[in-house]
Amino acid sequence: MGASGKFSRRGLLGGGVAVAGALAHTTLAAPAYAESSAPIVCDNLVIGTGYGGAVAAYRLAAHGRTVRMLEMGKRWSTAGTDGKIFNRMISGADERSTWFRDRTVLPLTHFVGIDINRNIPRGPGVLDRREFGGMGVYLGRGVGGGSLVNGGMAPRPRRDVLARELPALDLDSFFWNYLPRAELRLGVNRIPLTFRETTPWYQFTRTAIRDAVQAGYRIADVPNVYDFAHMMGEAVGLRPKSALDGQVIYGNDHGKRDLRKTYLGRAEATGRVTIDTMTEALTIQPRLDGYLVTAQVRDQSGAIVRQVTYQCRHLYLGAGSVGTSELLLRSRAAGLLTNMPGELGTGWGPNGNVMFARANHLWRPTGSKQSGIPVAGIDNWDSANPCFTEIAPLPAGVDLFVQLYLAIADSRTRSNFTWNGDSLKLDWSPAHSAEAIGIVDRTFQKINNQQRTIYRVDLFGTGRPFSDNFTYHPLGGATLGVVTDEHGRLRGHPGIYVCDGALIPGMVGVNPFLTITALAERLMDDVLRRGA
Ligand code: FAE
Repeated sequence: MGASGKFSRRGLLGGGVAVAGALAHTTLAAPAYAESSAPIVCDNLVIGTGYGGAVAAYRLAAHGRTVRMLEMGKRWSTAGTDGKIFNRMISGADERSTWFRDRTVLPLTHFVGIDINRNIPRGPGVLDRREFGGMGVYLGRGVGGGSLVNGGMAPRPRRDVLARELPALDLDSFFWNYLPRAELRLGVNRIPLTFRETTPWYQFTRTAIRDAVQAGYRIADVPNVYDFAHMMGEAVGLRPKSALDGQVIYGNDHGKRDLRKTYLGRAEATGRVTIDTMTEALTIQPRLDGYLVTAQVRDQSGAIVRQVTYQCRHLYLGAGSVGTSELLLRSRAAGLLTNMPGELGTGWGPNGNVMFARANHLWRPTGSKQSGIPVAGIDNWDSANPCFTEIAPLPAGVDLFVQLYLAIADSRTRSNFTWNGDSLKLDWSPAHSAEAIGIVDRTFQKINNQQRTIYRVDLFGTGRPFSDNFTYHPLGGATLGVVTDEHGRLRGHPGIYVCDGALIPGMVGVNPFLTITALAERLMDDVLRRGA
């Protein structure tokens, strides 16, 4: 870095093109740090260690290829002084919880007027929230990406939704081959119904099911990657507790089969995969025999300590909908990646996410014990108000009589990522969420009318029954068959593959990681078949 505090062209690009304007936001609080030396040369470079990246790395390594992975978060393998790797959701959040912030950013912000977020030391915490004006996007940070923080729900998408949103897909092979393979390799399993129906840990689910059934709605048992044999062991004190210890959204110490235990574990076990952590890719630039990727390395305080460049033949983009869109748009704005499809950044959506809660009567308890892992949904898709709604836990340790839900509404509203001078922009305002909220409100008002209940209006600020400003499921930006070919190859740039949630145009109708995994498996079959 030059004395002026700006990136030097030589340090950033190893002798390439000027990108200072496009990268201005990445200067952060950068102190002096070493400029990059010669690029690190690799055959296959994978950016991001979430679902798409993990599948690409595993499939390549299993075929004897060496793989380098870049991950902007840390490796989560060491317990803190409390003996835990991760925090609980409600109590005891510290620097492990939130990505470089002084205060937590919980999706539920208040309870009866009290702000429930808390001050924390800054650190490379596992949960990030990227703010884009009217939309906050929750993301997992670390080796394992979203698998570290998510609820593990792995339902299959509907054929009609996939046919509408991803017309490039051959649905028969997707349903007969790729979804089952993804389920197997992710370790998807189902909660035994006798356990769900009897354990105090799922009282919140039983109460919600009863109300929904009385309103005439269909219940879907939702598969999950949490090991339910482990959970049943937790319930009787035979296995160390995670889901039954309030662990959800800030990571899970034991029973969840996140990607560290599945794809990434298997990939690293080949000995052919190297993961560079705390390393954020910034730009991509074509070279004669592949691509040059610039990156910056942070220390645990967030300071940028080094620039690195990588020279690769094949580049797999698995940084997620936000990360992959950002990389491509920034590289285009910097003039590094030209000849990009005009649709880059378009077709973004929050998967119709709406979080909300109902206030239960005292005779309808949700339970003081609540598992952190959701296992059931209310399926109202085949109706005038199509939505699929996960029955969500609120593991506070006391019965709050709050019935929490995360709905996925069939909203057709989409938006676009753009590059605006120095940063990624997303045009999303509360008006964009109105369609999804209307669908959810009409669905659940029926339950409220029948049960004589009301929405909680205190959880997202004052007088707000519905969240209209965040999502757990960002999707789109480099959509399949539009920005990429029908498998995920970036149009106009041979050797670059998109393998993550950026492929899905804003909506998949259910929780998305199973579909993302299956799409990445499908891409890698094609890549390996063609001998790339
Ligand atoms: P993702 O898993 O986000 O991985 C991207 C990775 O790339 C991350 O590790 C990033 O740190 C890293 N990265 C980003 N930019 C860069 C860069 N420039 N350089 C280097 N590294 C970078 O992407 N989905 C479900 O299906 N079921 C659920 O129950 C569920 N619950 C959720 C709960 C929460 C609280 C959250 C936040 C999400 C949940 N999701 C759930 C969404 C799911 O985790 C998400 O769709 C997938 O993780 C997306 O997978 P990708 O491979 O696209």
